Amino acid sequence: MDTSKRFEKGNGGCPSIQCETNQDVLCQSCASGVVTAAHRVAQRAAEPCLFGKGGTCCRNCNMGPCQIIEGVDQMIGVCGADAATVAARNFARIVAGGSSAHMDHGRGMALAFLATARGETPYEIKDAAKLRATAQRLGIDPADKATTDLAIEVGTLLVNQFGQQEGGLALMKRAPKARQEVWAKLGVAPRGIDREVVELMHRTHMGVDQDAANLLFQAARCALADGWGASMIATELSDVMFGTPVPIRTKVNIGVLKEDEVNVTVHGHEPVVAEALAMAANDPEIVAEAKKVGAKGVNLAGVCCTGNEILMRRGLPIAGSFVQQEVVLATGAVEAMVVDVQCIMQGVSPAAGQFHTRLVTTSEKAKIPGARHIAFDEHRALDSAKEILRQAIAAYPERGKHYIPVHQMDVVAGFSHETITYMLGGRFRGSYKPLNDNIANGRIRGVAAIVGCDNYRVLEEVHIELAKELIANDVLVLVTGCAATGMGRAGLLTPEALSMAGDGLKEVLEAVGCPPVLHMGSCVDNSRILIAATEMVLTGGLGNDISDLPAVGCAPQWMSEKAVAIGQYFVSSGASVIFGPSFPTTGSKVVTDYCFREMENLYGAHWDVAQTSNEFANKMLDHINAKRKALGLDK
Ligand code: CUV
Ligand code: SF4
Repeated sequence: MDTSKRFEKGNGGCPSIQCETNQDVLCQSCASGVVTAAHRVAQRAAEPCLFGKGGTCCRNCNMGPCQIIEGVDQMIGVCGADAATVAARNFARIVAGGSSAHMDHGRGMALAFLATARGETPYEIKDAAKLRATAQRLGIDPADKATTDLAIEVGTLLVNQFGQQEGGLALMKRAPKARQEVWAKLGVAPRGIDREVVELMHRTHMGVDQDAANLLFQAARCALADGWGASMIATELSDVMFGTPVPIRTKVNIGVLKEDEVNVTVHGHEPVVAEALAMAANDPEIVAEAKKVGAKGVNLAGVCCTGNEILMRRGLPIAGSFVQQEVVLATGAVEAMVVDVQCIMQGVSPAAGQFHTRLVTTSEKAKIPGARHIAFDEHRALDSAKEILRQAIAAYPERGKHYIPVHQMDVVAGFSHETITYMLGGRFRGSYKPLNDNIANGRIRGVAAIVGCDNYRVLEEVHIELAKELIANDVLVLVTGCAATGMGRAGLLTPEALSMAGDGLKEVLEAVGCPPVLHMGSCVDNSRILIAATEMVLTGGLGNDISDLPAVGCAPQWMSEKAVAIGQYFVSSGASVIFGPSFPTTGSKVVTDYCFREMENLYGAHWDVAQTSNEFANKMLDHINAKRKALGLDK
C-alpha cells in the first residue's frame, strides 16, 4: 500500500484520506500540530509486521518469541509448535480479547440494571413491555409481578450468567432449534460467559491445547458466549432501561459541533455514562451555569459506539467515528471529551493537549496519561455527570482559534429488531412475514450486514461503495458500529438514498419510508442481527436455520479484536462473514483453510477475505444467489 499518497498537500498536517471532512479540518491552521492515526500510519513503516499479520509469530513463552514459517522445518517454535498451532492460538486469543470487552460491558450493564431495579440509580425501567417479554424468554413468569420485582428477578438471573459454570446460556434458547442442535453436536454451546474466556486463555497458554481444530472449537464457544450471552444481555437490558430504539432523525459528522454551545463529546461504549450526561445536560442548573460563561447550553455529541447508543435512543448527533476521534479534537471547538472504555486511541490525549479541551476518563478500567479522571459511579450518576459537565463549562471561555466544518448529514436511525418487524410488517405488524415474502418473491434479494470499525490502513471508503452496490442489487443492508457512522456521513441512512436502490428494494421500502440501509446500533447491537435472522427463520419460508437464509455479513475495515469475536459468533451461528483488508491467520494455510472451508461443513457458514468494495460485493452477491438457489427461490 502506498501510504505516501496520503500527504499529497505536503504540509504535514493535511493528509489526503478517506473522509473529506477529516481533510478539511486537518488542513486548517488551528489543527496544525495535531497528529492523528492517519499521520502515524504514514510515519511508520508502510506495512505492519508481516509475521505478526499472518498470525504465526508466537510470544506465549520466554523461550521465544518464535517466528514460524509454515512448511519450513527449522522455522517451527522452540517448543516444537507449528504454524497451525500458533495461528490458531493467536486467532483464539483475539477472540478472547474481543469477547472479554463485550463481556465486561454486558456485566456492567447487568449490574447497573440491577441497581436501577433496586432504585439505587437515577435511571428507570423505560420499556416495561420489553422487560416482560425478556422475562418470559428467560422462563420467568411475569404475570402479577410489579415491574421492579420483575426487573430484580431478570437482573439477578442475567448477572449470574457471567459467573455460571454449567448449564447453557439462557438467551441461546432463542436461536432456531436446528442451530441449537448444531452447537450441541459440536460441543460449542457455552456453559457460562466468563468461563469461556478463561478456558480459552488457559488453552492457548504454552504447552496446553496444540490441536488447531480443537482450539478453534473453544474460540467458537467463547464467541458464542459473547454474541448470545454478553452482547445480547447488554442490548436487551440497555433497551429496557433506556428505551428500545424507534426510528429517529438526527445528524452525523463533525459539523454537529456548535459555535455557541459547550461542546462535549462522549466517546467509548457503555451507555450508562452517556445517558447520565444527556440527563445532566438538560438540567436547569447546568444550563444556567453554561449561560453564565456565555454559552447557550451544552451540546452533547457522540464518538464511536457510545455515539451509536445515544443516537439510537435519544437522537443525539454523532460527531465522529473511530477514525475521526482525533480530528474532532483538531477543530479546537471541543470543551471536553469524555471517555469510558474501548476504541479510545491514546493519541486523543496529546491532541486534546493542543487545545483547551478537557479529556476526562470515567472508568477505573481505563485511565490515560494526560487525562483527568472523574470516576463515574452509577449510584450517583447525575452528580458524576454534572461534575464532568462543569469541567467542560469551565473550559468554554478558554476556547481559542477553532474551526467547525460545515459537514453534517441527516440520518434516520433506530432500527431495533422490534422496529423492523413493525415497519416492514405491513398489516402483519410485529411479524417478519412480509419481509420473508419479499425475499421469496425476489423484490429483496437478501440481507447483508456491514459492520465494524473504520481504519486508516484502508484507503478506499469500502463501506460506502459496497453498500451502494448491494442496494442497487436489491439487497437490504443492515449496519452497526463505525461502518454505520460512515454510511451516515455518505447520506445512505435516509429514505432519499432509495434513489440508489434497485427497483424491487425501492418498491418495498418506499411504501414504508425506510432507508435502504438500516442502522441497528452499536457493536453489542450486532446481537440484534442475530435475533432478526432468527425471527426470519422462525417466520418460515426461508429454511430451518440461519445458515439457510440468503444473508451474509462483512467487516471490510476491521480494526478491533471485538470485530473478530463478532465475526466468529456470526459464523458459528450460521452466517458467513467476509473480513477485509486482511484475515489474521493467513500465515497458516491449514488454519485459514479451516476457517474458510471446514467451518462451512461444521457450521454451514465460513469466513472469507476481500479487499476492494467490488470484491466484497461480488462475493456477497454470489453468496446470496447461492442461498436463494438452494432454497429454490430462483429458477
Ligand atoms: Ni464498538 S469496535 S472502532 S467503536 S466499530 Fe468503531 Fe464500535 Fe470498531 Fe470500535
Ligand atoms: Fe516459541 Fe513455543 Fe514459546 Fe511460542 S510457546 S514462544 S512457539 S517456544
